[in-house]
Parts: sequence; C-alpha cells; structure tokens
Amino acid sequence: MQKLAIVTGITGQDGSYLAQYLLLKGYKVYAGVRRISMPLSSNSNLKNFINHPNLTLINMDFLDSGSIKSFVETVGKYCNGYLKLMDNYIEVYNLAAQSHVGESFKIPAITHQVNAIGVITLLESLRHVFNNRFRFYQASTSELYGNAATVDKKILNEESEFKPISPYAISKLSAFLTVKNFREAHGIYAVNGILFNHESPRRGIEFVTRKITNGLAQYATGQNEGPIQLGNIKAKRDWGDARDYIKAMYMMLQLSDQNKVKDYVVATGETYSVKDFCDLAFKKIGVTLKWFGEGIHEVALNNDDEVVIEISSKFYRPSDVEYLLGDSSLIQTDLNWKRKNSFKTLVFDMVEHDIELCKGKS
Ligand code: NAP
Ligand code: F7E
Repeated sequence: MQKLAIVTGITGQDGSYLAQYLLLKGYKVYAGVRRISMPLSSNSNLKNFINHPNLTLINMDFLDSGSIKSFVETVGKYCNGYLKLMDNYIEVYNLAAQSHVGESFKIPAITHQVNAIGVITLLESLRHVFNNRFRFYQASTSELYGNAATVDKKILNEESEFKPISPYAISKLSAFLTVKNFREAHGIYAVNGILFNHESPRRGIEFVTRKITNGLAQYATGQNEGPIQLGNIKAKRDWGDARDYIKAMYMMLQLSDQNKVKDYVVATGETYSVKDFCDLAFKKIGVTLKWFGEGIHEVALNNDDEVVIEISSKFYRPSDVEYLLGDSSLIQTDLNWKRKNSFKTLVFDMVEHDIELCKGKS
C-alpha cells in the first residue's frame, strides 16, 4: 500500500531533501508552500522533482491560521479513501519555520507566530481532520540549549537543560512543549527531533556555512566584490550533513510500538568554530588562511597577503550561543541511525558545489 506524507517547508534545505527521499521510497507527498511572486519552478531546491507525479503542492502560510486549517482539510479530502482502511495513517513532517536565529531578534513576533502558534494550529487541525490517524515530526533544535554547555564544554543530550537565549529558541521551545503535550495528553504519535546544525549545498545563503562557501566561490572565480564579512567567528557548532539528518527524521516516525515514541538528539559528536570552517573551506582551494588581529579587527589573509575575510559588527547578535556539541547515542542505539558524511566531506562538497554554481555549471 502506498504511504502518504505531509511535508511543510519543502522549499527549504531539509524539506526538499526529505520530500525527495520520501518520493524515492514511493510515498505520495502533500506539501504546503507559501505564495511567492516568483514561480516555484525557479526554486533550485525543488528543480529535480517539482514535476514528480506523486507530489502535490498546496498553498499554505503559517502566518494565517485559516490557511493552515484549509491546507489540512484539502489533504484530508485527498486521503479520505486511504484512511478508511484500518491502521492506515499519514506521516506529517513539520519543517516550516522562520529559521534564522539572527533574524529572529528583528522579527520576534513573526518568528513566534510561525514557529510556535503555527504548530499549535497545525496539530489542532490535524487532530480535527485525521483524529489520531497521523504521526507527527517536529523540527526541534539544539538552539533550545542556549549556552548551557558553554562554560564547562559538556556534551548535550536529551536530558540536558534547555536555556533558550533568542526569540527563535523561545518559539521552538514552545513548539517542543506543545508536541510533548499532544503526545502525553492526546496520545498522538508526536516526536521532537532535537537536531544540531546541519548543512548542505542547499543551505540558505544567509547561514554562516553557505555564506562562507558562496563568498569563497565568488573569490575563486574572480567575481567577489571585497572580503567576506562575518560576525562571531569564535562560535562553535556541531555541524552535520542535512542528507544524513533527514533519514533520522524518517526513522523517528517508523516505530511499530507507539509506546516507545520519544524525542531524540541528532548530532555528530564533534564541534568546530566558524573560523575552523573558514580554514577548511579555503584549504580546499589551496589557500592557507593567516589570521591577524582581535575581535572586530580580526582579518584573514590569503597566500598573497590580501584580506579575504573581515569582521563586521553588523553580523553580531544581541546574544549568541557560543558552544554546541551533541550526543546522539540514544538514536544510534534505539533506531540504528548513523551518519555517513564527515565534516570535511561536507565542507568540501559545499565548496565544490558553489564553485560550479558560480561558473554557471550547476
Ligand atoms: P530553511 O531552509 O530556512 O527552510 C524553512 C522553510 O520554512 C522554507 O520552506 C520556508 O518557505 C518555510 N516557511 C517559512 N515561513 C513560512 C510561513 N510563514 N509559512 C509557510 N512556510 C514557511 O530551514 P531548514 O534548514 O531546512 O530547517 C528545517 C527546519 O528545521 C526548520 O524548522 C528549522 O527551524 C529546523 N532546524 C534546522 C536546523 C538546521 O541546522 N538546518 C537545525 C535544527 C532545526 P519559503 O521558501 O517560502 O521561505
Ligand atoms: O550561525 C555565527 C553566528 O546562522 C552559526 C539554524 O539552522 O542552526 C542554525 O542556527 C554561528 C552563530 O546558524 C556570521 O553568530 C558568524 O554563532 O549559520 P548560523 P545558527 O544560528 O546556529 C540551528 C540548530 C537552528 O535551529 C537554526 O534554524 O555563526 N556567525 N558570522 C554568523 N552567522 C551568520 N548567519 N552570518 C554571519 O555572517
């Protein structure tokens, strides 16, 4: 029997990889997309599968509760026959979000509306239309921990304390608790994946890794208009590969025993600074960066002593998470999830992809 899934946030990094993965597995996928002025076919994340016969795109905006409800009702009509059969259910992957932490300080109310209130409306609509015949994955985040590990450099797991320090993290903590409450109060199969940072060639251009590989590609192809400007380059992150992490999301919704459903950390167990990321990315093109100066005056020079990276106060946040390192042993033991790609493979892949893109080949 063909399986069904709802994916929100399909135009983003994770949503596009996950939808592709589900379509390859033979799923029918219903995706909620925001109305935008450009045609969706111009979104490069969707270009390989936008016309797939098992993919249905339906307009939906998390800023409008009526649109969330009508999206779920529309999917409900499509699935009516399927759900009449006993034991059938639909898998729901909620990946849509205002996902930029820095931006959340500028638009805290929108961030909360989309990331927290939107999740309540979505879950209520699903309960109304599907009763308990759905399984729900919520894109939770290591941002919930804030600086809980910064002082003693400890490794974070499912038991660690949440200490959110941004409007983004606060909104995601609210959604985390909502999902837990639906699981415990209503008996819904609902799970939070506490994912640490994960990147790929499809990463949004304003996140630091892609900003670096994109800037580097412009430099390598002679298209740059000055040094790459960054903010807090001392911040450390546990960076994984999005293509490994979407498989963890899928696994979390495949348990045969609903009583065993729990929230999982997904991470690599390694941590690197933004500066380490820069060093490795430039190494890929044969440049050994030389760093000089401190704080706002720090710069990185190339082999010819030209400035290729500089610091700008514009990219500092009012408060920042300085150190993240995750322990994913629970999901490895329970679900046998393993990552395939290393930090080095990821960085090199992103660099190669962006250079090809700049040359107009990708
Ligand atoms: P992303 O690339 O920024 O994608 C976000 C998606 O949400 C896009 O499809 C975007 O649509 C959609 N969206 C934003 N506002 C919306 C609205 N008002 N209504 C409907 N859709 C809306 O994010 P990602 O990196 O793939 O991350 C996926 C999810 O995982 C997010 O919830 C994020 O918070 C969470 N997360 C990410 C990471 C990570 O390291 N990547 C780690 C932990 C958790 P548009 O294209 O129209 O903007
Ligand atoms: O920043 C520093 C910045 O924006 C990483 C989201 O997917 O992962 C992501 O959130 C670090 C921060 O990711 C620049 O201050 C320095 O310390 O790439 P980022 P993030 O904030 O960790 C979590 C897990 C999520 O859930 C989020 O949705 O890099 N940094 N200079 C910079 N960051 C940016 N964006 N731009 C800079 O120029």
